[in-house]
Amino acid sequence: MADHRTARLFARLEPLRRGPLRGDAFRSRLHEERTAATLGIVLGVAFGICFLTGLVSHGIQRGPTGVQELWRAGPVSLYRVTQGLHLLTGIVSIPLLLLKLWVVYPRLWSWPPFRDLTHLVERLSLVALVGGALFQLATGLMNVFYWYAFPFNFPNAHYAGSYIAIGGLVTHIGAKWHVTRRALRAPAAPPAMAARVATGSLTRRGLLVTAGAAAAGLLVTTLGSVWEPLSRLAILAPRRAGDGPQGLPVNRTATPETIAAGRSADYRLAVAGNVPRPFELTLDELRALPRVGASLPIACVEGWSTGADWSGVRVRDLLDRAGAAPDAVVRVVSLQREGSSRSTLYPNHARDPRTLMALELNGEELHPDHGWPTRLIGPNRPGTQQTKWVARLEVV
Ligand SMILES: Nc1nc2c(c(=O)[nH]1)N[C@H]1C(S)=C(S)[C@@H](COP(=O)(O)O)O[C@H]1N2
Ligand SMILES: [Mo]
Repeated sequence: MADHRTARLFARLEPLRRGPLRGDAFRSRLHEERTAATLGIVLGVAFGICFLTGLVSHGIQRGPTGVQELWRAGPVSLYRVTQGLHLLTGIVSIPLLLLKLWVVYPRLWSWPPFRDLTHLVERLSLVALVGGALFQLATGLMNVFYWYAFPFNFPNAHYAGSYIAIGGLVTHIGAKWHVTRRALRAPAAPPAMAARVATGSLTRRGLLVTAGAAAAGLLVTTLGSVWEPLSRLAILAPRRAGDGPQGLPVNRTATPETIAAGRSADYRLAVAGNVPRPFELTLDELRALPRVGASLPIACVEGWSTGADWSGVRVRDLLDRAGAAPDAVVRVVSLQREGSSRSTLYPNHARDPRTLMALELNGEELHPDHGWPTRLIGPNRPGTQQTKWVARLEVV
């Protein structure tokens, strides 16, 4: 009854249709279901990986304490892999999403705009999916390029946007499941039709090969930001694996103030807070303690990572000397006043024998930009939590 009335209403509106609303506005045969379905599957997989790896990254850094405590110190490069996948799946999604939007574009103007309530809900979920996905890819890309032009807090907005996009995606998959299966099982276009397509500028295969080449091109020119062997090809990345002083990129350089504070005769590394035997060390005293080496990457949230060889004093040994409890949570405080100058060590990381107050990087004394006089380096941690220019380990 209601459907019938809606149909009549749309029929009466028919003469008003103009421009892209005209039934024959889109002539290319490449706007078809099979291509849309193929691209949809690839995008679904990429978005799924991007969402899950993003959840991991968010959970470790900003999740509830319980979640942060769960994150293990090994495998040492796990975060490097999950964040690398986050970057790469996001980047290759950009051309694929744009192409998918082009392929389905005529459908956005289909008439009638909706047939029934389910169809209306399905179409509205597209607003969440398309809007959310474009927002995620745009803000993510801007973040990779350190371009904070947006008036909102990036992590919060990017996190909220992920649920909007993934909610739209799940609804969309539910609604399109049968259409997708049908489209992919149907035999390819009959020869007569294929011939007609071929006389146009591009075939369906040509379109998909072009899309695949664009995605592969972006992959190759980005992979080198997280993988040293391809770093020379990373022409699109603002930071490359293995580039920078002592073979490691730098996010934030040392300020004259932090350098002066480190050089000062007053510099101390304090181990303090909720411990029975707090103490302070001069730089020479810290250097005189037993050192160990560890091969650990820095994996920046903003999309680059590099492996490096470190040597320094075990945080665990310092905590034991102060009499800290085995389950102590440690705040790592920097000489630097502003910025991401603090991080937290939960027991999985604080007690790990590879978590160090580093003094050397790749066989040399730490460069000021890498945290001289000493910096935290630990296994399987986001770069933001590898605090440089450390002044204090505070048990909370
Ligand atoms: N005190 C302090 N430590 C910091 C930062 C900072 O801004 N201040 N940046 C962090 C970030 S985001 C990263 S990725 C790593 C980078 O370390 P690197 O510059 O030695 O490569 O340092 C971390 N440690
Ligand atoms: Mo970072």
